[in-house]
Amino acid sequence: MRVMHSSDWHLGRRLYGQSRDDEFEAFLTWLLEEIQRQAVDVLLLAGDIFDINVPSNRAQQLYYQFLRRIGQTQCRHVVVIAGNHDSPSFLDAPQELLKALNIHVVGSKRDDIADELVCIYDDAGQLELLVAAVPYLRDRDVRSSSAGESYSEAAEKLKDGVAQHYQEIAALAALKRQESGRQVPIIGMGHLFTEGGLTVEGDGVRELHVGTLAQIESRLISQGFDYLALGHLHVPQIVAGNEMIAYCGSPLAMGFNEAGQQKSLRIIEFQENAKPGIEVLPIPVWQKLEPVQGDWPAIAEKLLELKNADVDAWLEIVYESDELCVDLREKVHALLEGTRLLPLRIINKQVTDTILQAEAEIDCLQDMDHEQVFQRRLEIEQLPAEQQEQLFMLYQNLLRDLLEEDQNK
Ligand SMILES: [Mn+2]
Repeated sequence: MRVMHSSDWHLGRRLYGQSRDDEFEAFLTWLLEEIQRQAVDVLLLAGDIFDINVPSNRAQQLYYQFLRRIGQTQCRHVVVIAGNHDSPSFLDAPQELLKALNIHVVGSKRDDIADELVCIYDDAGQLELLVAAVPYLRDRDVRSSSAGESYSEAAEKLKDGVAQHYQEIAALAALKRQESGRQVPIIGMGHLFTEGGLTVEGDGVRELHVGTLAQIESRLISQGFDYLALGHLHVPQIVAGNEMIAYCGSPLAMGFNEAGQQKSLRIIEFQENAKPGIEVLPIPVWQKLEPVQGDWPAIAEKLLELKNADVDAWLEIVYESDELCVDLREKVHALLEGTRLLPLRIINKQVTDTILQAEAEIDCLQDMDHEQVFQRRLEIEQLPAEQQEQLFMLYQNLLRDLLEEDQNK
């Protein structure tokens, strides 16, 4: 049996205001072809299907179109869990309908943990795979907060709660396997940050819990699984040196800092009486990203080089020099005329002129999400780090409550 592990699609995500829908469409078309070519039986999507709580119509269309088309391939089952970017209720809403198509969705923690265990049967009705589909677990899912507890106490309780949840479902899966009398594989799924995980600045990984305290040790959640398919981190990586615990990463480079990073999918092949085999499938690039930085001569040289090579790319241009350059935008646009180079962002880091600095700040504000704005506001206050973290956590909780209230209307 061949199982494909993918995650963090972030459908609908934009880069500095530029739509990436064409890239998503190209990726999903390629993915369907690969699913055929690689003879995939089961597809796992480990969260962050959508970039935001309320995805655009186009993003939803891409998702449902893909799910319909996968039904025309030999891939018999899809298991989807929600990530921290997904709205649990939005993902869960069509679950009954999708279930009829062998698409199993777990958007939120279930009251009965058995409902998170997906049992996959072969044509003869025999159990052939168990998937512990644990969605992104929110604070309130796994612990009851008590008044006056410190930040670190809260983080410890959260970690304990998450670990316990994984141990419970692993035990349940083991029992189910025993009852079946067959040595079927057990796969775990999750959307969380494991200790020691690798991130890149600007890769779009949103902090799950403030600070690093809530990063969980992988050994606390991986026991009892033949493979643990994780989502959340966008850099493809295995965990604690173990090939069987992995983040497949996002399919697209999320920002210019990820330009040049090889994105991939993972295929796990289960055979009777043998260790599972792992294949890493490289993902092509549909939109080239080129970061360009330095003083004006360096920028001009790089731009000319790209222009002469007739490169088709999106650019992020960062001007860094003590020398004043008031007409940076004009100079860049003049150089790029008639090329296939599109500057998505031009930043003038030159700091000798206060007006330019103010402009640069406004530029940045457009690029920040609301959490970064709140963080910046906190930084203005002279507060102890612990208090800053608490305030940030309160802000996140408040916002989440508001969003969920809104959705339940
Ligand atoms: Mn993500």
